[in-house]
Amino acid sequence: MGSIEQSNLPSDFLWGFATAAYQIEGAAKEDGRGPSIWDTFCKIPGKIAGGGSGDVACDSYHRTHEDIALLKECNAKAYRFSLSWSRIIPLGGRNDPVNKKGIEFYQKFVDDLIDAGITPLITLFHWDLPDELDKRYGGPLNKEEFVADFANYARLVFEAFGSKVKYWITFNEPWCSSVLGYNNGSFAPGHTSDRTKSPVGDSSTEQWIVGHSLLVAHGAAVKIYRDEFKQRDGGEIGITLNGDWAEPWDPENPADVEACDRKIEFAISWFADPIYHGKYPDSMVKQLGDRLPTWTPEDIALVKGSNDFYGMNHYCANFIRAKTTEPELNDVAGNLDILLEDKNGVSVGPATQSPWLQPSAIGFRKLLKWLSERYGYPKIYVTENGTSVLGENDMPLDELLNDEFRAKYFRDYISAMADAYTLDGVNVRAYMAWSLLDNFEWAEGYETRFGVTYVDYENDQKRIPKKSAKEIGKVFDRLIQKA
Ligand code: PNW
Repeated sequence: MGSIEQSNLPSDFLWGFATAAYQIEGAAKEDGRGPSIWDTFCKIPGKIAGGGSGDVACDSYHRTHEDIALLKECNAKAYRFSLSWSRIIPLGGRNDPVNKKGIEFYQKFVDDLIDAGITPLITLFHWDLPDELDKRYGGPLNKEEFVADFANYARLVFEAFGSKVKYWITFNEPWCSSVLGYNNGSFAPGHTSDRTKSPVGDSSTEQWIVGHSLLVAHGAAVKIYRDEFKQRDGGEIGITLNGDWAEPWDPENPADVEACDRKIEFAISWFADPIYHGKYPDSMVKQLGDRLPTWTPEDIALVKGSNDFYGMNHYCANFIRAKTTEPELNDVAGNLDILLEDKNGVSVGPATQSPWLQPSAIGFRKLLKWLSERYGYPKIYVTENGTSVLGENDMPLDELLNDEFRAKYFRDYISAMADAYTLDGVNVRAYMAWSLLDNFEWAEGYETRFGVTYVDYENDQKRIPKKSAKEIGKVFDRLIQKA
């Protein structure tokens, strides 16, 4: 057989797995941790499938050695995890006491990872705002207070771990915090205009205010890192944005084709345009008018140019159909329908356990290219990519562990990423699979599993690797060029 050129990845490509504090740690009341908005939200009946919470989760707070052993078994080079702000500053604020035990826990974990040869990537904020800051001043609804408190927390953390940690992510998916937390209320703190779901919230404005505050807080943390730590520690810092690929519902209809760009602009460019271009997307300004906060010169100076890398979370694709009516006041999508089938009834990909997730690997390559073109070929770190499996929670164990659906997802998506690198000139340099472990899947509770490792919640959180755990390493072994 003749040799066919195969796509590849650079020899220094960093890969591993991702998790988040509230989804895995448990130990919610131990060693001085204060409650986050998720602890409070989980107590409201009906908010979490199965009525669960992160009180115990995977109990990773007590099982860091088991998690590190799993990472080694998978041959992972890196691990992305998040810090629980309220474990470090239980009340959260800049004048509130610091919890030494919280800092020591993470310091030890970072040391243990490095001893095991695994590179840590740290997320400062993966949705678990200290509850007190929500109660005190509305969290990110209050820009001045929130930015000052986040900046204080960020500085403390850079000081405590900075010399050992070279990769920092300020915020995970500000779209989710803003829209799911303050527009439709499905995530903590549950604000929405829908009074059947929440006594508080204004879905015409709050998500835009929150998104703005998160961007400014990101910019403030980046400035602190660059001014006070970067020279000494030599690390990198960026934000992680989520976003799916968009295909037209009817490719013959120019309105649907145009709506695809608008969909990505409302989901991703909302945050990425201020960072790379110093302004909100025109499509958003046009639809939202003065409901979108305006940039002061001070704030945009913090935000513009504030990414050392683009953190990309990506799961799936959708079909997009333009609406022909005037946009609703609570619309966050860009006046369009987000669909799982096209005009001819062809589905975007196979069903999973997550209603919003139907995989289409080619969409990953296309979105990598779209982002690269729009933002000038930035260095991209894929900070999450993965899938749930339809019916997984109800399968007999041997069937569950043989998760070929997930293994195939990773093979297809990682190959699509290698094509983007090799054939499209996309500067992608890292990839973290979601997730190392089955864990607390937010409003879906424990019924939806995303892990390459099975966690037996009934039996002492016992961990058993699934087929996909080994698969990812094999794929990277094939694709990464030998140094
Ligand atoms: C991401 N959506 O969340 C998060 O970063 C993880 O914490 C989470 O476990 C993972 O993806 C799997 O869901 C998302 O509704 C949650 O489009 C919901 C959506 C997207 C991302």
